[in-house]
Amino acid sequence: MFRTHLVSELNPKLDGAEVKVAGWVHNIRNLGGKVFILLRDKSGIGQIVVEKGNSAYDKIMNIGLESTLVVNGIVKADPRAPNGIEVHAKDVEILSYAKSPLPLDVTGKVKADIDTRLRERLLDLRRLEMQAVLKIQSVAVKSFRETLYKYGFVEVFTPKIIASATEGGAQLFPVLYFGKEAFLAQSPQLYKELLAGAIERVFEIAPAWRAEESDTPYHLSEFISMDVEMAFADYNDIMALIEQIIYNMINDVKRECENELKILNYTPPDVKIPMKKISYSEAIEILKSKGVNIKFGDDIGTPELRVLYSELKEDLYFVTDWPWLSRPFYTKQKKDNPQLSESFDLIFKWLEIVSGSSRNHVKEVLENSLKVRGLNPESFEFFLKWFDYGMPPHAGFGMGLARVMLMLTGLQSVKEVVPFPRDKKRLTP
Ligand code: AMO
Repeated sequence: MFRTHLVSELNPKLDGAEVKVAGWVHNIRNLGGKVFILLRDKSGIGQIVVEKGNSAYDKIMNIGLESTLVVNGIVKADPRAPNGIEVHAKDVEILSYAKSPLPLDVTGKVKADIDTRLRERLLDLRRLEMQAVLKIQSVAVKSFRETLYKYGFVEVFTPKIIASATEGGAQLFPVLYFGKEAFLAQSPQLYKELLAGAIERVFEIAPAWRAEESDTPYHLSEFISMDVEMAFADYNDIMALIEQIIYNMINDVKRECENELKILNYTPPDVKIPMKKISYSEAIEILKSKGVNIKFGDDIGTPELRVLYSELKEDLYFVTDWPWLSRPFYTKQKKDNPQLSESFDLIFKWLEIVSGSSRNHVKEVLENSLKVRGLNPESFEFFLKWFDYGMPPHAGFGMGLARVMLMLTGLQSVKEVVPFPRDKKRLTP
């Protein structure tokens, strides 16, 4: 047994008790005959005192920061110590030595740039801020699952090696193996639709790959996509579901991660339901009135969304009814205006965090939609054939976890929140 207590479990009531704690050397100071070690474990930081004359004293004199120790000692209440408690070592076992000097300051006093942090990621992940980020992410994902379970969704897993593009052809990663074209999945789109055609309500949390050319704070080559697909539903049902998911997620994080949010000095936005909705056409009009050079059919990218945010002043809002031709082939046209589609993006301030739509569920319409986009229906035969067998109307969305994490942590780049991000420049660590 490496420990009897986590350092946060030590309290003045344990005064005089013998305990065993284990963790990393966060800081070490020698004050004339007494060595004070700040020992960090997953719960926090506690103070260890090693007196001169103790057999451990010489062992730890020159030990480097971030080395790992087990300390066996007696708890002593002392108001001068952090949390009013310290452990007077009887014996110290060194589990692992860390090299000095460290390439990155784990205490965070000396700031490092993002390239250094990613290069020295193990040490960076030990910083309290990064531990807070990962805890918040875990609560957010748990909350996402719980909301969907509550509404009768089933978690599924779809293939990640696929035969055809779903979200546009340019961003595909080829896979060499099958003797014919194969790619890493850009999204679970076609398979989640087929699963909804069988069991109605499905969701998946899994990696997706995009060979993004642009190096931005919001794009990765590999990201976790949180996907939902629902049969007998349209995009309005899906937007209502997203409101519930985001409401629960933000409130669960605020409730369960109070300490972590304090460490990050951040408060996630308050969620109002229903969230504001503006149509794509309205958004274009607002942007034009603000002097932005934009016309129907153009994408509304981050710079334009910043202008929109300064007008709307809403932290979370939907932009709905996008031009049909600017959305992927599976998106349903609007009945009353076929130039538009039953689609939406959910925007956090100026960042798209979710994208979704009602889907085409009629085979001929899908075939036409592929042709109009210059795609060959034969490449999608495996998908299209299922539409001969009573495919229900359905709708769904994809939510990018790393972008959601920016909303939940206040950090500025998806590369900061993902432990080992992949982009054009990074394959390791
Ligand atoms: P879309 O392509 O908009 O839609 O992606 C859905 C969401 O995934 C996130 N995202 C990314 N995050 C990090 N790096 C990237 N390169 C990246 N690309 C996308 C965004 C985005 O909103 N199949 C549809 C969804 C659906 O309709 O069900 C799709 O993939 O947060």
